[in-house]
This record gives sequence, structure tokens and C-alpha cells, in this order.
Amino acid sequence: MSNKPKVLVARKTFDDIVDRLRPHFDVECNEGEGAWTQDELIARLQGKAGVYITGTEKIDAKLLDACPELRVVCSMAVGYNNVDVPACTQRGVLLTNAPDVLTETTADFGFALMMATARRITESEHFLRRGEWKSWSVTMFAGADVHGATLGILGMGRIGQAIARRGALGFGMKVIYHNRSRLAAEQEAPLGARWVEKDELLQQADHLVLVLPYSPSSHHAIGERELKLMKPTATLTNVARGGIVDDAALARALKAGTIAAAGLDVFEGEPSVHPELLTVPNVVLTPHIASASIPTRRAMASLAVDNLIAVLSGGKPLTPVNPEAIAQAS
Ligand code: 8YV
Repeated sequence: MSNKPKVLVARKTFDDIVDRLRPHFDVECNEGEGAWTQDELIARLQGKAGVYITGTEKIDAKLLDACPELRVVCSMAVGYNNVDVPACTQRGVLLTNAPDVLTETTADFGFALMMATARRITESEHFLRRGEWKSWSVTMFAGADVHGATLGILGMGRIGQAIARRGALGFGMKVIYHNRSRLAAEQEAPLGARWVEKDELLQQADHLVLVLPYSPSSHHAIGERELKLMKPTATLTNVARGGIVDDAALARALKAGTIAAAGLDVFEGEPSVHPELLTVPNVVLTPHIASASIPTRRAMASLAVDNLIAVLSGGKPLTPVNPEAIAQAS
């Protein structure tokens, strides 16, 4: 029997990247396409020093208490609302995530989803596929312009700034944003970006894009009141997390024409989607794929693997979320 540390790869991922773990560790992998149940995850984590996860596995106090040998959790996602960070820190378990490597790809997708929503691309494609295109008319699927419009960004972190660059520099958009902290003047200036209060953002944006992390304080940051503040011609795009938008309120707003359209890559309770959202035509729906380009998914996986190797070989984590856990563990 080998005395290499044992690690678990909780979701099927790129074989050649997982193979980089094998010289260092005894590796057990989820070879199925889906996620394990929580009980199975806990059972498979027994005796493991490290685990590779995605943004979906739940790492909570119950799991940590059931897996006392676990020292490090390496996620291939940038968002970590699936992990109870204080519970990890208390138990000396280090969490690493995958920032930066997915910024540009996620921004590409956010911008594409916003454009598809504004220009009614999927709605018109469905119409065409149903064989309903019998004649052409001047106002057929006429939507909103993106170029020159006001781009509102809620959550101006790395991805928010990358979307702002696309809007300001590529499409001549006027950029306004709301974030807990303001960007430095030298970051705002090249984008012509202006910090505004959240209500002003909602009132002024022609296209509002959500890119803020999920936490109890951002739960339902966009609900009925906020949707009513938006322009009836405005679009809403969410590439952040389900739960930031009240999906039931959004479905009602889309039906009532409170806003023009929405583009959603994330949902409350995904992978199930609010049934009313499935019936409204003016919404573009995608299954949480904003970071899903092959090079980026490989970079995310690779960073998680590098973190596992670094930490369990006694080195420094590359992208720690709770570096204070290291002191707690020693
Ligand atoms: C992931 C994401 O694809 O990184 C994140 O936070 O939401 C996505 O890029 C997803 O979490 C699966 O890991």
C-alpha cells in the first residue's frame, strides 16, 4: 500500500490534468458525468487529505466534521458560495478557488448573452425553427441597440471590469456601475465608468448586467421593487449566481412588460429552472456555461490541481480564499 496522501477528484474532469496529481497522491476520481450525493461524497472523502471540487459540491460543517483528515479543498470555480468558509477556517481546512483564469471568457459570454437578449436572437431563431417565418416585416423582432446604450454593471470586480471594457471600448457604451467599493480614478477613467447608487443604476441602465458574488446580503438583490425601477425597454443579464435574482418576480416582470427581456445563465435552485421562466418568450436561458470554453475550463482545472499539489507538498497555495486557515491548522 502506498503512503502517498490520498485525494479525491469529486467531478469528472480532463484526464491529462488529473494525471498530474498521480505522481504525488493516491487519486480517486468521480468517473461519472454527474455529481455524487452528499452522503456518497462524505463516504468517498474518508481518509482523504485533499479534494478537488467545482462550484457545485457542498462543503459544509457536517461534511467537514465527518472528514477530519481533510486539509485542503481546491475548487475550479471562482465563486465559493457552495463552501462554508468560516467552518473551513475554524477547522484549519484551506480553501482555494480559481480567480482570473476565467475572467475574459466569462466576460465574453456575459456580453454575448446581453447582446442575444437585446437583439432577440434566440426568440427569433425559435420562431424560424418552428416554421413561422412566412413574411418579413419592418418591426419583426426589432430589439434594443447595444452600441451607444447605457451599460449598468452591478458588481464591479474582475469580470465586471472586463465586461465594462467590452462595452466602453468596443461598443461605445456609457458605463455606470454600483459596487461596495469604488474603482480608483485611474481605473474608471479609461472606461469613462461612473459609480452610482444602486437605485440610480437600475433607473438609468439600458442593459443591466449582474456580476456580483452571491452571499446572504446579495440574496434577491433584484426583486420586484428593483425590477419596477428599471426602464420598460431595459434588459437584465445574470452571469453571477442564481439567488441574486428573485426568479418568480422576474418571470412576472417579463410577462407584464416591466422590463423588455432577460438573459440568464444562472438560476435559483439550478439545475431546475422556474417553470414560468420557461414559458416566457423574452428570456434567453443557458445552463451555467459562462466560463465554458475549452481553454478556460482547462485553465480552471489546472489551477485547482496546482493548488492541491502545492498545498499537500508543503508549499504555498496559489490562490487561497482563507489563508488564515494555515495558522489555524498548525
Ligand atoms: C463554474 C462559476 O463553471 O467559477 C464560477 O464561480 O460559476 C463557473 O465558472 C461553475 O461554478 C462550475 O465549477
